[in-house]
Amino acid sequence: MDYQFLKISQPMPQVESVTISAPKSLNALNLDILKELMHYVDHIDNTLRVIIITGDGNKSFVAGADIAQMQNFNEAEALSFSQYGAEVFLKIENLPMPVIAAVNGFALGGGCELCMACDIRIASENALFGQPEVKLGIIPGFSGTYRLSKLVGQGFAKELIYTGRNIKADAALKIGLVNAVVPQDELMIYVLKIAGQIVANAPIAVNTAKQVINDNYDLSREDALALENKQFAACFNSEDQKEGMTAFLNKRPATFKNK
Ligand code: CO8
Repeated sequence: MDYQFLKISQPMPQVESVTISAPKSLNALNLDILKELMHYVDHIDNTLRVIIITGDGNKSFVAGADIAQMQNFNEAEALSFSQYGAEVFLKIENLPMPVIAAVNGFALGGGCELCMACDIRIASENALFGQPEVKLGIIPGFSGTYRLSKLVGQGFAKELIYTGRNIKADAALKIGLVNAVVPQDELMIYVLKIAGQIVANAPIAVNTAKQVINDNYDLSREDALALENKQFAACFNSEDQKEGMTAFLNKRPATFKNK
């Protein structure tokens, strides 16, 4: 499919970058963009090792859901839009490989929610984060109440959501909303460095780790620990486990086959 709002590239082998591009609205998410994202995740090449999501230009990651499109929604339309966006973001969160958000500017409302559906968030110094929905008479609708609370705790989540206040990248780093903050011209270099470190590791192990961390999110402690035990053991069915341990003991680099 030819995308109108997504630019897809391969900045390094086994790594794909998805750039959301709607410059006139600072990459705000309208239904067409969400549909393209849905198509992208539904047709992803599962052999890719890392996905990077970013926004076009040097000002905005995603400035939220498209306010012009939402303005005249009735309740049923709002529910449908909210559910569709939440479904796309859940699919992003559940992709088998790690997803890195390269947050290159505004990450507001749905933009903040999108980056929170990614595994890792790297921000440029000019990035701005917030859930300003209450200023528009609504609440976060793409899973922000859930994921922000999980990421930074209910205290900071409630403060950000009730005040609608935006915070700069360094403040987002302090509360654990982002993993690192780097100068804008170094953002992709830094993100690709992390991607390279991931790609060098055993694919089955990385993807299993992601799945276990995600699945453990809502489990009881006993169930979470049992799931980790089970999936840890399952790694021993892989050739890559044998290769990784043999390589270590023979003091040579491992060559993983994703088997
Ligand atoms: N939606 C639509 N258009 C937008 C959006 C947006 N979220 N953000 C910016 N734009 C447009 C502006 O209207 C403007 O268009 P135009 O040039 O035609 O006037 C253009 O982008 C540039 O914007 P500004 O001139 O405002 O640029 P500034 O640099 O002065 O300001 C800001 C940038 C701070 C990002 C400012 O544009 C802003 O505050 N934008 C809105 C941010 C916001 O409130 N985001 C949250 C939206 S609500 C949401 O995301 C809910 C998600 C859940 C939905 C659930 C479904 C029911």
